[in-house]
Amino acid sequence: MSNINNNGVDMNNQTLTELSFSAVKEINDEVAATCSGGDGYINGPDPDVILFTNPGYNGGSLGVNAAGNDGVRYVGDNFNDQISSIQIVRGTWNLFRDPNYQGFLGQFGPGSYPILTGSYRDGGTNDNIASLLRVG
Ligand SMILES: [Ca+2]
Ligand SMILES: [Ca+2]
Repeated sequence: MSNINNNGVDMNNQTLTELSFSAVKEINDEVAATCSGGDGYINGPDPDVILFTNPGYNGGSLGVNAAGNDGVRYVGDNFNDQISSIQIVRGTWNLFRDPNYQGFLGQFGPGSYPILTGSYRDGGTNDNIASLLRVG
């Protein structure tokens, strides 16, 4: 019974109330992203960035073009929390954990990134990206 406290079951120092709030917030962000549509476009010609679900540029791939200094508010259910490698053709990009450019994970310039580090469990980039914004 050592992991029961006055606020309920303690899970990794988060109460159930906090965990529920976090889950609801993520769903709200995703609904907002779906309703707002993308700014840049995905799977179009001449991509600025190509995202892959597996390391080493394998698995499903998604080309993203910012159409200027812009981004993609949500990569879609087939890529959310699954991207493991990236090729950046042009531009400087900020990557985010959640839709709508929430939860900054890191900034990447032109180049090839065969293995993203960490995971969503430890706040890393691998299997965590939901949105990306071109900033330069
Ligand atoms: Ca993956
Ligand atoms: Ca995520």
